[in-house]
Amino acid sequence: MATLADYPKIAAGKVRELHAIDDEHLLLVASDRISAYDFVLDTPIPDKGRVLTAMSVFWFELLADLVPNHLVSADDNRIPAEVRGRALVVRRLSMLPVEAVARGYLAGSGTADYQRTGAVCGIALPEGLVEGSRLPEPIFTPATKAALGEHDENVDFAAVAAEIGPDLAERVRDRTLALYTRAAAHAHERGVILADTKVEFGTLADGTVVLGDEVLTPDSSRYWPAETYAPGRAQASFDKQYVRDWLTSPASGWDRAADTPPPPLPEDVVAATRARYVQAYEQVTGRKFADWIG
Ligand code: Q0Q
Repeated sequence: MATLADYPKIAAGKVRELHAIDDEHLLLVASDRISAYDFVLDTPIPDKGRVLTAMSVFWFELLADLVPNHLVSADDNRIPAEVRGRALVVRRLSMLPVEAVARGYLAGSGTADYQRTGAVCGIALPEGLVEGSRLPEPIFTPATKAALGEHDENVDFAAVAAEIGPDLAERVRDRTLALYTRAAAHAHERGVILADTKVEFGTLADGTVVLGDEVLTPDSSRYWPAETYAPGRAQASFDKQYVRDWLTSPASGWDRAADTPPPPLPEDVVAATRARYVQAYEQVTGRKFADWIG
């Protein structure tokens, strides 16, 4: 059995790492780290990496008829025991330099762009929309990949077409909207609003477009509880709201405006947050997290 040290690390994000297994395969590892307010917190959330890995596997399976994906295995002897359940063997792709975002609701940078220009990524929207408004139909709002720690920059479709070619750009837009539409409908039936999601695609040597990275996790998407949804304000995050509320409460002693690192989380916030990740997984997938690998 290999150990993680046997696989050279080739990329690292805030909460994930990417290792090389061989010329054709990579190991995508999800940590238990959680980020909030653009900080990676000191306190891990036990099982967060396993829950988000299990969610990606569920979505890869549900969407496999819409778009091929890079998943090779979630459970084989190439996966080191120390990361079993929170690591995936994936096919090595030529990743496209596009953050492929689909939005069904107005939130975050989408709201900011809309309030400034009446559009998001060059797509004009009806007047009178507010934070959290459901859009008349899902829209493709791509972004350029930012350096670690920076925010992605929203760009219009023409910029994507200029970067990767019009045909490929159209395929990326079409697949992104198709997978978001299906996923959002599935989640909504189970009481969860999937407000938006960011996916990444790569290509194989024969030009096939393949879905890569993590997919439709609470780290790459906005998950809102349907029962508290109300346009006109920031929506509660299904998974991160306990963390956000504690960090911005007097109890934490943290001053967000001071731009200093947040304090460690108390055990009750950690436990409640873990429970929210497990609930999100079980509610959306209909599967028991206790049955997941590791
Ligand atoms: C690849 N990333 C993301 C990343 C830092 C993940 C490169 N199948 C693939 C994948 C995937 N997934 C990648 N490259 C080639 N083939 C994914 C953005 C970055 C940590 C984890 N970067």
